[in-house]
Amino acid sequence: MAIDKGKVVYQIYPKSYKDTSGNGIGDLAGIIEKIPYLKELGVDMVWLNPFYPSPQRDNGYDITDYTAVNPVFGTMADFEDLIACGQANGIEFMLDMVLNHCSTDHEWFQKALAGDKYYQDFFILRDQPTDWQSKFGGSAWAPFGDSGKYYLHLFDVSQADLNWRNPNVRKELFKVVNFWRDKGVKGFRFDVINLIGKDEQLQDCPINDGKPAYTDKPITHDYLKMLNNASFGQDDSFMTVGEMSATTIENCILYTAPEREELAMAFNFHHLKVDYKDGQKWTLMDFDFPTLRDLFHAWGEGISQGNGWNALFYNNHDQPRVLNRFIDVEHFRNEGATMLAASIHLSRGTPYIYMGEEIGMLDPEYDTMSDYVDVESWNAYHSLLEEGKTPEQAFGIVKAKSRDNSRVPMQWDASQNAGFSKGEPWLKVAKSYREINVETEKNGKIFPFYQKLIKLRKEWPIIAEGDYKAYLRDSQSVYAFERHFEGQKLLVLNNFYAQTLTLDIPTSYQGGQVLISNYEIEKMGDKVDLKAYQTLAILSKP
Ligand code: TEU
Repeated sequence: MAIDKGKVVYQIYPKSYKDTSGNGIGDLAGIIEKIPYLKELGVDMVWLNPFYPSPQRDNGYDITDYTAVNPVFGTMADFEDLIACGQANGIEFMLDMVLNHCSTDHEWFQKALAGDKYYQDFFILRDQPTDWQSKFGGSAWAPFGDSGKYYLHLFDVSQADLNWRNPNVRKELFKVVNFWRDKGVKGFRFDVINLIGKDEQLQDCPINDGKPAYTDKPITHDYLKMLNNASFGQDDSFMTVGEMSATTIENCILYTAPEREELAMAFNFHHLKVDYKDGQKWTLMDFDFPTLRDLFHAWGEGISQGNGWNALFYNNHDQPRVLNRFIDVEHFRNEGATMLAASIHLSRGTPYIYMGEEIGMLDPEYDTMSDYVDVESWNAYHSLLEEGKTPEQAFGIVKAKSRDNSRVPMQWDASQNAGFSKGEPWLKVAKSYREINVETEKNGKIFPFYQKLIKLRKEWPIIAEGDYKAYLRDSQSVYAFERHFEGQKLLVLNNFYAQTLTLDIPTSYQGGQVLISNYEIEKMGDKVDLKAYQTLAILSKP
């Protein structure tokens, strides 16, 4: 057995999905309330961002207790109800495992600080810091109490990296994973898991803020194999996904080829850096289509040939909405949203839908910096000012790039706070909620299109199983690919721009069946006018 490639995953940021208690923070009971909605959409599995006890410096990615529920989200009994309710409705759950670091409030770190040697070896402590930079800005090292030593934190200063070299650390973390498996969880998303393997001797690394010193190290593959064998590997239909922002095709194959017994699939973020000027996030630039197209082809073909497996996505809780990045949303929100959806749902890999994507939600258009909560956004704002940007310029960049863009409350209806909460939401709702919400969009263009894509994946094995082949490699506006499976072929054409363009239809597809399009198609002749943001998928003639 292997994972079911027909499955589609839906990501929920619990803090922002549905608040039933009125405290302005989404909760597990709110997710239970929305199970019928998820069932109607047709998704198979739900990935929940961290809901464990945490001081919330990094919204739950700073964990103080790995095997409990943060009371603001509910109780363990609520979690068990959620699993049971999901089971009754054909929906499974994937949990977020943050095993690279824990909160400095975690008892392990607190004991270490108090001088307990056993727990000091849980962290990465050195007499001298290296020159590595934290991913949230500043040095990656901070003083370890008044011991004269420093501890490593690749992320916020309150997120201390764990020492995977220590077998006791691995034992504790594997126990955590098995704790949640015993609760009936069927998948895991492993946070920044390609960073867990650090060298024993840590050295300065002036390239790329030190990333080569700790990213995709060979020992990480050994750790993943140990994790797999000690836990979920006992059930090879288990859905596991590693978050690996900057990994390579070669490593992704090693992480995900089934015979390696590491993970089922991986997220990479290369395609979401195509609007980074000189590779830097806190800049403004239009997206670069040729680079996006080349990346999709290189990954699609590379992973297909290497028998690895990709996680396919455009949005998550760390990214501004893709519609604001790649699409002229003022004129073509419906066309753009449906085209983008088809461009990954028909590709090779497991598609992930981030809450609100299925109704075409947009960035919130906040007016002031004080509307933002995210620690990374605030750090970036201050650095931009230090670099000499004016407050207006710095705000403009944060507005386009902030992670809060996607963390805004889910838009359920046009009532106050978008039907998310009766209290004051922890993060302001987006301005567009009166027009864009579940109630109106269910009868709109986007939600039904997602429903259809999810159904198609289950009806046509070529979508779930087929190989990937690039098509129109040099097109300046169309991202196109073919899928091949048992003598059948599927051609998928996606116009990434508003200009119509005429394309030849290859003979094998003329008269073929149109599986899906976001425009009405009467008949497939030898040419097609691909309209603004049109997507079109054609099956070859039998
Ligand atoms: O993110 C890891 C990561 O490196 C990026 O997604 C990063 O947040 C983004 O590129 C910043 O520009 C994961 C989680 O998804 C994120 O929410 C956490 O903050 C981070 O790990 C630390 O746990």
